[in-house]
Amino acid sequence: MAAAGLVLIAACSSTKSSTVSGPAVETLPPNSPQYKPAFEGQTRVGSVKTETVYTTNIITQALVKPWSMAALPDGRFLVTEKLGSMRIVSTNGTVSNKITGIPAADTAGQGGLLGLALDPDFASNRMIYFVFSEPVATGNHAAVAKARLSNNETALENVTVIYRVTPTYRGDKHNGGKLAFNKDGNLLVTSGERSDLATRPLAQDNSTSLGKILLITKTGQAVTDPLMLPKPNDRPEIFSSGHRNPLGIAIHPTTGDIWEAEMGPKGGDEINIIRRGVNYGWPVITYGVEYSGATIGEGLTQKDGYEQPVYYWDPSISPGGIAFYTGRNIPEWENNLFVGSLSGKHIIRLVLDGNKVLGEERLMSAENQRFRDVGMGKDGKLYAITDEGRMYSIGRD
Ligand SMILES: [Ca+2]
Repeated sequence: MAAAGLVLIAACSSTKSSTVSGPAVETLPPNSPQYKPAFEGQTRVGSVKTETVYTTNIITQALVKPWSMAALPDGRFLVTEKLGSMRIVSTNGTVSNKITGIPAADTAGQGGLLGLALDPDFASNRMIYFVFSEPVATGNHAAVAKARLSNNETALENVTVIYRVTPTYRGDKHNGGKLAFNKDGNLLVTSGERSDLATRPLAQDNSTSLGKILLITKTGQAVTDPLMLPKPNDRPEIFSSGHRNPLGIAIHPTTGDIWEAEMGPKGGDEINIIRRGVNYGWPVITYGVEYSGATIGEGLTQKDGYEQPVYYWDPSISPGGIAFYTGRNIPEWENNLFVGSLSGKHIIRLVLDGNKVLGEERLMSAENQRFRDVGMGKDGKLYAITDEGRMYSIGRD
């Protein structure tokens, strides 16, 4: 698959270049060997290896199912825990008490307190945004809330739900639930299709917000493009459609493009670049199969009108959160995409050239942790949280 020989990577403005050489880091057989990539470099690219000597530190292992994190202006992290709490973690390992005032979440299965984003003006307004599974009489739905972090950091104030994914459903899977502010200061929300066969087709139904990437204002209003107005029955907040369970979203630091990681079926985990109005295919096209091994739909991997992933993994690695490296601690990582791998139990480093993945590296495999989310620290190190309750820093001391 990878080009023979040695390929030098011209990493934008990086002071150092890494080399990509075969073979691919993945050595296990695919889950769906009958499917072939649409283009060279769409899966199993050549391996890349970090040349900088760095250390990994366990900052704390006192968290309980941490799910999402965001760096505060002073370098500490605000962290959500799936079971409904939020804490502040210092890079020296100090973990705060639970912040109070968080609405009760339905924490069954994959539900709970999920994604988190700081207001771009957090330093002056102390506003935060978060997603939780809101329990109601007919089931639950992902809800986006905003709140102010109190001056003494012990409580959320003026908690307001600004958006609710629809329809409500009685289930406990595939909520999506990640948040990111785009370059215009509006809020991108990832929404899953709730997994079940009853709701899966709704990823293709734009009268619902399941299985979509949504774009809303800080008050929860749809952000539309006058040149691409929605059809009469479409929900105007839909930015893109055809997603399964998107658990990672990040804005490219130089292009401003929206990159997304999506938990696919067995053998179909994806990286996508998200553009308005584009249909990303699920469940019409996919490189994966059902957990039983059965084909999904007509067993198609390509179809006109449905966008291809930039990259996919087969076998599955179960991508969680993603982050672009924007620090100066390890210059050769500049603008690389890092992906937390849950079932794979490692952190993936992807070296990019424009919209193409050039090289893949797997970090932290010896830790044997399910990496739920990754993020940049204000100190230029990479940080990660795991389902087992750890937070790591990764970089040069
Ligand atoms: Ca797709």
